[in-house]
Amino acid sequence: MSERPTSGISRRGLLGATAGGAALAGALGGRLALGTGAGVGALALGTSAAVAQAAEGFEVAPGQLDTHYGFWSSGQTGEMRILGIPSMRELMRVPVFNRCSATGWGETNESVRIHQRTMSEKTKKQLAANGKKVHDNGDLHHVHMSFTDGKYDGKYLFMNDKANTRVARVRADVMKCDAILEIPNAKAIHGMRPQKFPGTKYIFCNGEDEAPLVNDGSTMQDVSTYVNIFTAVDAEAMLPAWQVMVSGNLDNCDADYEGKWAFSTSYNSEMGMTLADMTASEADHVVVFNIAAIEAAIAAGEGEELNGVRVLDGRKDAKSQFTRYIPIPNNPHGCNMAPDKTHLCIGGKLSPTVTVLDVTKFDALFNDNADPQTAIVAQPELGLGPLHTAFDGNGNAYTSLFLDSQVVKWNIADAIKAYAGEKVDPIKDKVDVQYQPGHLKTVMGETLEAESQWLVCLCKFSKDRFLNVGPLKPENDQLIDISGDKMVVVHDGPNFAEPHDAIAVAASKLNPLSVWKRDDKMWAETRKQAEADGVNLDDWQDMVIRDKDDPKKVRVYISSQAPNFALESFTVKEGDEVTVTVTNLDDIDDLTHGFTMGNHGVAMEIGPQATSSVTFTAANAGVYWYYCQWFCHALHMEMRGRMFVEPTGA
Ligand code: K7E
Ligand code: CUA
Ligand code: CA
Repeated sequence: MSERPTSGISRRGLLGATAGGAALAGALGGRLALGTGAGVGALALGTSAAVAQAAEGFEVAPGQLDTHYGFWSSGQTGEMRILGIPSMRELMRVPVFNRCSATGWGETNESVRIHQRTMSEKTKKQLAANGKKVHDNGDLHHVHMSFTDGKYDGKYLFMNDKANTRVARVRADVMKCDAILEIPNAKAIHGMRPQKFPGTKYIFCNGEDEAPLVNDGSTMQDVSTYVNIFTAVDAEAMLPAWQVMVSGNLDNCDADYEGKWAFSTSYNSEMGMTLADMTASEADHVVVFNIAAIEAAIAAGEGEELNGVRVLDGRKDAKSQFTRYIPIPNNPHGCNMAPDKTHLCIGGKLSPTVTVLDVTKFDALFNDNADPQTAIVAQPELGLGPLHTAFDGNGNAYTSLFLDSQVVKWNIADAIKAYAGEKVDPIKDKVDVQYQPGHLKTVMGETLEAESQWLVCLCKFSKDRFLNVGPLKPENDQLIDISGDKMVVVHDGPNFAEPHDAIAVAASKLNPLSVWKRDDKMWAETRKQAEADGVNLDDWQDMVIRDKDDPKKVRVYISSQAPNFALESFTVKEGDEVTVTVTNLDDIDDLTHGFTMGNHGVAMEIGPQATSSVTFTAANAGVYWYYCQWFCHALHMEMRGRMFVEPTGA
């Protein structure tokens, strides 16, 4: 086993190894500015010379652009974040499951429609009972991009909400959420992955929590009636395609590079309801889903239709061709397909091992009922608490060790040789991270275009790494240079709760718009209403329209062009339901307007050439100012107007 590099001395050894550090930065092209002497000096305070040198490669000077986009989940914050790699600068926050004060997400009519599109009657009732229109929280663990032929295609980003059993999609052309799906029958969507090949037809979604399939209170204590559900979502329609009932629960998942399989880890094969019961067995399992067999059964009308989705029985006792169960020690967690197209790595969590499965052996499990163990080709012992694994383009794997607070670099081919009895140590290096890492990601590492430069390690704790900000500490996303034989931590990235997972995508894969297209579907419904009101949203508009059929409803159309709103005032009555539709007619990069209605809890963003609308009740008579809250002009403060709310009966 290689030396555990804990001291400055072993890190200094790396000076030689990364003598290429500068060459490396050079190879990244002129876009990455080499750190200036002053910059590196500042960064190197209290760190080793090796770190300072490796840091030269990650320093991105003001005005310089990153080479990669990082898409971060945010856990219980409920948003998606965009960071630059290697600078680790936070570039944007994209609200998805959360209510966003800055953009009005979760409040604007456009976002509420997206939230409610697939919302069940049960959920609507639950929300209404609590005075809400939408769930304004979520627990977003996993973000993944859509694929074509095993490579990122730059089209969509998909993400899960464990808290409210949902999946969402973000359009990569505008970096806004355009679809939220509430998944029926399942509970607590956790692991979530797009199909990689031939393209992302499905999003695979794991239901983590066990519950009765018809969860209406008719059975509750009888655990034998509980099931877990695996869902394939149609990625284009953002609707459920099919579901499979499984034995045990489902944690993380992934898909292969041939479009044949999906696989999920389960930590509760015991179907235990207590911690002791969930950890009782020495081994749990990975479920392998046979996509072709499932699709054939769905086409043949097999299974049972429940809440609009066809549900197949893939539990062990059903002995179907839909699933196979491969025993894995112990309470496994991470589920990561290597870009060599062959090897699937399962993090043992309570076992110090990662189990390597050869997916080319899965056919035999289904066709010949081969012993599931025959698919296991390696089981290297790596350290304590192995969770997730990432891959470079050179056949190496990087596994986070939660309990050891380390990242271990190991070679897949050597692990296979060792499992076959050869005397070879698969472990190549270990590096300390601070502290307790969960996910980790290499750049492009979950695609056929895996790179071998950077690894981001998402640590759950930061403790003493930053100035003390009170009992609640940030997380710590650390950037690790993996280009040499030794891994080097080059950057600490404090981050707010809780980036479980991230992906890193080459900047060349994406080219988002700077100005909206006027006919974007985001406000298609709003446009329809405007047309019905005789309003052309593409022209300067200052209309106040009272609904003929429902005189309590008032629709206000306000165009905006810096630094003016088309209306300096409008009048409504107490108790009116007011819908304000604002169009930003500025056609200029980065010229966003806003609309905030004072004392009404209403604020929204309107990007260049965008339309946004919001509906609220004017409950109390009086004068209320509205204003533009996104800085747009030297006279931005003056971009405001009044709403007169007349007393009832006036
Ligand atoms: Cu946090 Cu991917 Cu939800 Cu592991 S999961 S850490
Ligand atoms: Cu418009 Cu500020
Ligand atoms: Ca277990």
